[in-house]
Amino acid sequence: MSHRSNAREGILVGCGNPLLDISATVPMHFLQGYGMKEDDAILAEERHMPIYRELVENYKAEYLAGGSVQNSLRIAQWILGQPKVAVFFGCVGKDNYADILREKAREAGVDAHYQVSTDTPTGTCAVLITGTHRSLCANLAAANKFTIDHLKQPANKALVDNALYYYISGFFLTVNPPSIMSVAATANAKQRPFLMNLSAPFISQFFMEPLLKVMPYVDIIFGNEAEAHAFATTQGWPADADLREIGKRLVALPKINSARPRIAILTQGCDPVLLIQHDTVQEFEVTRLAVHEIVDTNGAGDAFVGGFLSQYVQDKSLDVCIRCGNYAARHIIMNPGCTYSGEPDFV
Ligand code: 26A
Repeated sequence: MSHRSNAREGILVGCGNPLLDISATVPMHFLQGYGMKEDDAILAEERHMPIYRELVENYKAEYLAGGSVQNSLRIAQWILGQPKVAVFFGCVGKDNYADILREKAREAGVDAHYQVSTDTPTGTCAVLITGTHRSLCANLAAANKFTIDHLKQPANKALVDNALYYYISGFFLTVNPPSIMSVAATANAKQRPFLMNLSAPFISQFFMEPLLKVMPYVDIIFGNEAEAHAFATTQGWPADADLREIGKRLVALPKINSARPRIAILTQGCDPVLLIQHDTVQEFEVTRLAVHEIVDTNGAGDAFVGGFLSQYVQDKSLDVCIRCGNYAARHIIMNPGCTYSGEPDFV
């Protein structure tokens, strides 16, 4: 790994669900058979459990490191080129899948400190690729066993206290809101940025209560257009509110540290990224990929955040952070899952 930055070790802390992605290209009827849609992201219910075995047995599935926050941190590390800038917490099982995740995190330079559940297997995520779409079905398993005790252990607490930037996905609201609140409170007490992601429409639909509880602590909120619209609908905002209007309303939600106004960054596939601050909206163009250049869009949103974070922790301007987000997303779309190839060439 060539060092491309001199960010300090442990400057960025993330918490999330460490998942192993089981990814395959499938026909539409496979999705329909499980009541799933293109570009869904859902939690597995009992009826989804056969998916994982079917993907392996009938669709030549590939195993890839996944989990939204861990993806973002791996990508940030790839761009930074300097190990252990990012620290990750999450819960895995005691099994071969955990070993794979641990190895992938290490290779990428992420300093992963997993809690280990001895009675539950490592979580997996079925990634169903249909053309340029991807549908996700997560079986959290051990990831769901994460407890706040893990963050309170002295060595881990020191890592949290020592960071200057914090990133947690909305996905983690399904697992452990008290841990999120605790990290958010630490960030706030030390006046350090706390970043969050809307993650998936179902988070706004079913986890709005804990999401609204943490929102006052959120300095930067990320999301894509479907997630932003789901948030707006659940809030009962006007049905004709467009993405710009939703962004303005997101940044205007109550905030504890009013000296640092919230920023919203909303992505919309190959359409421009919106940066919303106060009541101004700036657009950042995305270079459109040709269909034949697209391998799969799994992890594109995570990679965007990873690219963003790699610059943000170096105190670069938002404009540079967003350009790097777009760079990383583009690269990841041209590779399977949230993986990269070669050295980054972001300038
Ligand atoms: C709680 N849920 C549903 C999830 C996820 C998730 N990561 C954390 N929690 N559902 C899917 N993912 C991950 O998202 C990545 C693509 O953005 C997948 O593992 C995949 O790598």
